[in-house]
Amino acid sequence: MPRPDVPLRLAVVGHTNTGKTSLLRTLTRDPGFGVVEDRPGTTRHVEGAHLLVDGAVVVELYDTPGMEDGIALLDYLDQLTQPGERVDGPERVRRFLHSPESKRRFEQEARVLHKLLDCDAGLYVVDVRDPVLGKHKDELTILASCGHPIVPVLNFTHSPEQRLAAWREALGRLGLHVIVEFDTIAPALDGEAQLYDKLALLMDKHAGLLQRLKHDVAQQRHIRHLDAMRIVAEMLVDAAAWHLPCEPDKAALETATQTLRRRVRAREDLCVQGLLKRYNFNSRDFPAHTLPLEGERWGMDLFHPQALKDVGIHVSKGMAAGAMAGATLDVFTAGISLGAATLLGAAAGGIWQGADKLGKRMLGRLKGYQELSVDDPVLRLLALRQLALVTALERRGHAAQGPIQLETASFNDPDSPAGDALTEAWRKKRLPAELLEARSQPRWSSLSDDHDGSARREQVIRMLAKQLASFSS
Ligand SMILES: Nc1nc2c(ncn2[C@@H]2O[C@H](COP(=O)(O)OP(=O)(O)O)[C@@H](O)[C@H]2O)c(=O)[nH]1
Ligand SMILES: [Mg+2]
Repeated sequence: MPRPDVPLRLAVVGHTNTGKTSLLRTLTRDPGFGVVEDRPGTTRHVEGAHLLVDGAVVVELYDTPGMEDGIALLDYLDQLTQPGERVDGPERVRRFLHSPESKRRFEQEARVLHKLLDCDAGLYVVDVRDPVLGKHKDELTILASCGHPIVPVLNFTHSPEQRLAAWREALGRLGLHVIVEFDTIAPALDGEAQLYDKLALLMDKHAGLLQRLKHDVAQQRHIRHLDAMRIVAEMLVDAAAWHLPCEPDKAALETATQTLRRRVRAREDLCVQGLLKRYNFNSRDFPAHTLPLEGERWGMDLFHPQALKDVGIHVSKGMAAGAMAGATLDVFTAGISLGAATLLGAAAGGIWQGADKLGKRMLGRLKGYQELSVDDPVLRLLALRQLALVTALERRGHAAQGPIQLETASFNDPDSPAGDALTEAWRKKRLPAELLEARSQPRWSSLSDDHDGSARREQVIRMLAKQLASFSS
């Protein structure tokens, strides 16, 4: 049994610019690791990173400089042995590391080989858009001669220019049959599990540790998902519960509607920031313009009826349009006259004295105030957009450089990942009971001036989050 306190040491190796640093970013979920640039030789020295389980290091990963000149190095290695002399791979590599050229011409390669000898295995990162060349084969021959397992990690597998078949063939000819497809920008959801399973296959000594790591990765992913659903649920409760009082004249209504829109957009943005943070991304990954705050791209604006139609939300003819779009006006005086209030007051032992207890809202009703609240279709859109963002974040590797694109238009497409039961429910079914309850509790909204985070609010948010999470795998 290996001692659990001895971590597995992996050297990430390969040709320049194939995605070695990117692999480390994605495995560690750290977009700030190392330097990724679209030019050769960015990583000049060896940098390390850790993978933890329960706070203990289980894997040490080492980024290495790119191998630049495999062909020349293999020739040089051949010169280091006398004709007829039998020297095994690791010994040959050691000889090279003691040779003068390891400090000069092959300095970079020497650092890579030094690290690989020192580690338990190597992850050989391949950009499968590259054609298979002699330099790759020589490079692999040298790396394999270190005597440790080498697992090819095929990167950029989603690219239309991928040459997966050619690479698999070439690697097989070199005796490398345990291969992982792992696109560092958009890894498969079980990409890490596959990687750790395959490593375990080659290193049964470390199989237990890799198994623990694999389970931990799955568990962390599950916890992140639950947390994300809570972040979305809280935003939805805030938006549903909010009631904005306003005077019953046209100008006041318009101003209040503007306020409502502005603050709900800001609340959505807060949700976006919370989700980005939870998934270890930042606002560079999802710049504000992708979710316009002022509606410059009307197709994406939260309060534009077209934005609702675009994602397949039914918009009734009665829905407020123009200046009032996205807001519902609740006129409370309709069913309760001052006469009735007086009666009620008499029955309750004096409603005016009880006004403090009943709250400003009841008082407002009696005085004939009006309140604005967020329209149901807007709540649906808020939910759909944030769920789409969660989906995108869960599929994004931490090496990705380009901005996240929300494919909300694809909600209408049953084949897209967004067109599932959850989004279907948010488009078409009744709003969840939790949101209907929140509607009648204005003080539950953090947007409200007299916000009150009651225990019931917390319970409702939890129930809604659980319901959101129950839909996904
Ligand atoms: N198409 C695409 N390429 C990316 C993205 N992120 C990183 N890359 C490229 O991936 C390549 C590999 O980067 P890097 O990890 O630094 O390779 P290394 O030299 O092996 O460490 C570079 O050319 C990056 O520009 C992305 O989001 N999309
Ligand atoms: Mg690098």
